[in-house]
Amino acid sequence: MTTQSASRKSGRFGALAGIAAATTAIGSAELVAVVTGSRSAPLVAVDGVVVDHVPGPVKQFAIDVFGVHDKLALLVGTAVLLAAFAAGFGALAVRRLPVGLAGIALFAVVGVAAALTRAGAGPAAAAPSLVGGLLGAAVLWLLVAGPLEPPAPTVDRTDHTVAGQGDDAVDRAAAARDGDEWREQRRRFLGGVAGAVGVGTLAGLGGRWLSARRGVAQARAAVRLPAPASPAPPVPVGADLSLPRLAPYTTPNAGFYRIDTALVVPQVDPDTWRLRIHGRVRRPITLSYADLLARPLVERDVTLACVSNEVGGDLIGNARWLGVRIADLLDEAQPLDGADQVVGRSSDGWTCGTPTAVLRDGRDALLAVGMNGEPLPIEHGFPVRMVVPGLYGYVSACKWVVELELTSFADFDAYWVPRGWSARGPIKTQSRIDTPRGRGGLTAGPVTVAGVAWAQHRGIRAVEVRVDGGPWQPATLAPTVSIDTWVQWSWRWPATPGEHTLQVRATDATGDTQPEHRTDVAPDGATGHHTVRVTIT
Ligand SMILES: Nc1nc2c(c(=O)[nH]1)N[C@H]1C(S)=C(S)[C@@H](COP(=O)(O)O)O[C@H]1N2
Ligand SMILES: [Mo]
Repeated sequence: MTTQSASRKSGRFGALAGIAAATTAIGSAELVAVVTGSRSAPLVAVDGVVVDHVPGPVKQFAIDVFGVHDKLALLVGTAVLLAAFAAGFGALAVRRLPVGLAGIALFAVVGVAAALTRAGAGPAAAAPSLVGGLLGAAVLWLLVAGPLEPPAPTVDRTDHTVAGQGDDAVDRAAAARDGDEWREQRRRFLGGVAGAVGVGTLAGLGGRWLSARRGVAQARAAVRLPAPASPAPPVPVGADLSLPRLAPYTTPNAGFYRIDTALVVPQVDPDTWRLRIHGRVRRPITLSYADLLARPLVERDVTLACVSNEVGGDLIGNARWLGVRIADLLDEAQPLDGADQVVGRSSDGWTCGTPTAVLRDGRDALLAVGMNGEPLPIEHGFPVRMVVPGLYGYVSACKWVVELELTSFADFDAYWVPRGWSARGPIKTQSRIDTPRGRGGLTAGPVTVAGVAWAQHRGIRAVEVRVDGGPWQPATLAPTVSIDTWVQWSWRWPATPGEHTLQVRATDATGDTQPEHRTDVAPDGATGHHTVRVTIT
């Protein structure tokens, strides 16, 4: 065994020790974070900082590639990166333990700094990274303390001019003893690695599980929502064409798109929840969840849309919301002159900025507590969120909302504005072809082309379809509840064999027709006609 290969071998053992130490650190930190809040766990805290600081295009890329799993992808990616670093530091630690310990200390410091700078973090947020760092260091130290190389041969044979029988036997016995000892040490080392990885993983998974159990699912299940003082108008017969592949008029909660910056879903206890309406108001107000439920509740169907929705995309959904009219609360708080922006602030520090005038112009802007007949799902903002017809979510739909702060657009930029998105976000008129899509199973003859169109709070006046760039043909609009929801449309197409291009465009109730010109989703929403290619046989 040469020195070089021995050190390569010990380097590999060191890498294993590093990974074992990192697993212990991350896992034990998750367990501590059960007490201090899951957002203080180092992986979540550090990735939270990453999410807040990645450039807009990267965020869009992540949404495009990973969709609603973008956050899971980030966490897994970080874990893999961390494992690589840990392996490197472990390999160094075999030579010089302080270097390895310094590596762990570095990660602990980064974790502490990230956790302490998250919105609403107290000093206890430092605990998970500190405990994790200490335990990780201990594991690394214990693992690399023992010899990590097989012993050098006891006798160097090449020096023997005469190799006697007896000497040989002694050598072999010594070598065998050394080998046994080494095998035993190696067994203990690998056992230690497996133990640390196993215990660390269990602690991590257990921590996540306990955090979820400590969450607000039970509190949510206990909520009894009062009946609305102003029920939603019934959905007219025929609003839902009930065609296969066509998005249903009402999006079920389980299928409702989810977009937010939260790596772990905020768990906001309705019993301790308070909403502060403050800033530039004459009369600041604080409301509890019970206060909110005691007020007259309004129920409305409103279609929510994400500014990041590509033409033809599905970051849009329609639900029946139950809540309190924000306008009434603002009337009581009495905004001061010049307070032209209402900043909704979430329990995790995220903000959106909504024009005060929009909230007070008579539309059904709600502080919502219910969604499709249930308390808000936790990932959709339980216990309370904002819903404002006609504005993209990023400027209006604050989930887990705890503050409405009256300020001005000149004085405050909400979360997405410094990240390159427009301060104002009225929803652009859009339309989508849901069926047919793709190439299979279509034969010549009448084919129903159908989809949805939306121009929230303006309403849709007309939808048109064209085939292969030909003349625009009027589609039939299904009835709808109000101008605040999408509308389904359909068109009978006398399809002929071959490849065809279908396009759709909508005209809103003010008479504006969707422009053909394609623009990116940034900074204020995509434009262009949804186009699908189909094959008819
Ligand atoms: N607290 C919080 N609220 C938020 C966001 C967020 O990142 N954090 N994202 C907004 C965006 S961009 C959209 S499109 C809507 C999406 O609401 P949904 O997840 O219930 O569909 O929530 C909005 N509310
Ligand atoms: Mo969004």
